[in-house]
Amino acid sequence: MNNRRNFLKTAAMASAAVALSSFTGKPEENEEPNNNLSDGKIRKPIVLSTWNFGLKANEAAWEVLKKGGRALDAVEAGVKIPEGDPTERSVGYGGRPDRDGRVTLDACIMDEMSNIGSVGCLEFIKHPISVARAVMEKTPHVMLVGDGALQFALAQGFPKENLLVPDSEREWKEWLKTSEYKPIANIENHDTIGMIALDADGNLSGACTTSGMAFKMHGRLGDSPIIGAGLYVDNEIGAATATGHGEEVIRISGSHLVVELMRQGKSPQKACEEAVLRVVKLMKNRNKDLKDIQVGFIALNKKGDYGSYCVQSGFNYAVYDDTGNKLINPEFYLK
Ligand code: SD4
Repeated sequence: MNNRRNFLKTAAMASAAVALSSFTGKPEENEEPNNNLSDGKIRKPIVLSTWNFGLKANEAAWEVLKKGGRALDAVEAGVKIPEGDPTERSVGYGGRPDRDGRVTLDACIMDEMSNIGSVGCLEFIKHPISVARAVMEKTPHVMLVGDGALQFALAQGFPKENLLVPDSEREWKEWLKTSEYKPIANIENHDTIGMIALDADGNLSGACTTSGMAFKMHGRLGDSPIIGAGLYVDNEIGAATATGHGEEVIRISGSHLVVELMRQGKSPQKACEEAVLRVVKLMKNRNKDLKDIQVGFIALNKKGDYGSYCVQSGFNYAVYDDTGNKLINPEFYLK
């Protein structure tokens, strides 16, 4: 208890330090990483997921984790919650369509043994994450896209369903009037659930699933089905997942970069910050306006330390550990 109180106090002081230092718009090199256990203990089980729908998703994951279940089962169960919810308009059933009015879903999954599975541009299947898991467990491949992914899903017994809900259809028809593709940073036409977990056995897994950018070109893949971009897990080191403008995440192989930075000794917090700074640098090099994009990373290491950073305000993530489930607004670059 004492340790926890100390941790909370240190975390509060650390966030105050971050808040102060962030007036420079850049994280300070030597600031204390928050969300780390200082006493060498391992915080497990624990699950993290992106955006506020992560709170509900974490509940489902926690049901698995608290019984000593596998992180892989936890992350699949967790992300299936927003996938199956028609009011969540950026993931799975209810997701916004592409510019042709077709709901095309991207998802990937990775376990503690570096098994991977992914689907891209998958239509008519409510739970792409489970198809990604089936690709991982039942095929010699790691990625299936488009019609091939659909045929595989149907052969596996996944039901074919209409995923376009009336609200999304209405928005698409409205959008057709201008047909202007302009993703809005943070909300409105994109969000993704990325979830990473450390189970009671100390093993890591992750899952990532999305309907991608609304009104995208048909066939467009974002970062979310790409192992190393939208998600990466290394059971010796840690796990990371991404949300936001997939094109920018792919450009830096974002989640893999975050994990490699942790391998070099960075805390999850520092690793996320450095990856976001890389996005910022490449945007600036290309004379692109940072205000137009959001990229957020969340990361977790083998000790259960975690962190997050993003380009601009508005991103949040949910963390569930033995102290409960909470939503956190991470620090961000653009002030
Ligand atoms: C994509 N990264 O398709 C996803 C979308 C997203 O918050 O995460 N939006 O590019």
